[in-house]
Amino acid sequence: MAAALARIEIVHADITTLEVDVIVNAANSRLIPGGGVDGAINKAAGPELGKAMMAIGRCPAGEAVITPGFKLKAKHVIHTVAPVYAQHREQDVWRLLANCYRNALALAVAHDAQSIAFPSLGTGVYGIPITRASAVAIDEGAKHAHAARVIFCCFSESDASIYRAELDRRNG
Ligand code: AR6
Repeated sequence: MAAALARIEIVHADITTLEVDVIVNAANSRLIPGGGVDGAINKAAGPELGKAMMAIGRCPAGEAVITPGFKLKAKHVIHTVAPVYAQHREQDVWRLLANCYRNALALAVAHDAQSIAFPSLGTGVYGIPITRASAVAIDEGAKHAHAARVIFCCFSESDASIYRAELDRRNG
């Protein structure tokens, strides 16, 4: 589908508060609830989420799995695993990060989601530089979102301004 159909928004918020069909979690490959946005999502969703993640058990970098949202406003959580920046060759980092967005969006579409919110995957403890990561995120959002509303949810105003600059650059 045409890139223009994706409705991309950048917000500065706690992703657990958003009223969307799907929120995306920046998980680890063993799907053990961790810190950062993963910790916040698990805290807000309640202990059933961690149990559902651990029942799935594994998700390699770049892939995505889905669970219910439990106590969250979101109906579903899609868990995807960014590459650890220091553990991959540069070109593999960007390929795997793009796969995270692409696979999460495909799963959201398969579950009829009309709206999906992403955190800035991989740019916290996994150490991926945010400027290029924001370009990958927006690129994949534009290419693969179909008619869904795609929200990039940044946890600081400085991160949101990096995403906005990237979106403005594309919109000319
Ligand atoms: N809402 C939105 N964004 C948030 C929130 C929140 N409530 N909390 C943090 N962020 P990180 P990663 C932002 O470290 O780099 C976990 O332990 C944060 O500021 O959460 O992919 C997992 O279990 C940053 O911009 O994810 C893995 O082991 C972004 O979310 C590991 O961390 C991602 O930071 C994954 O590391």
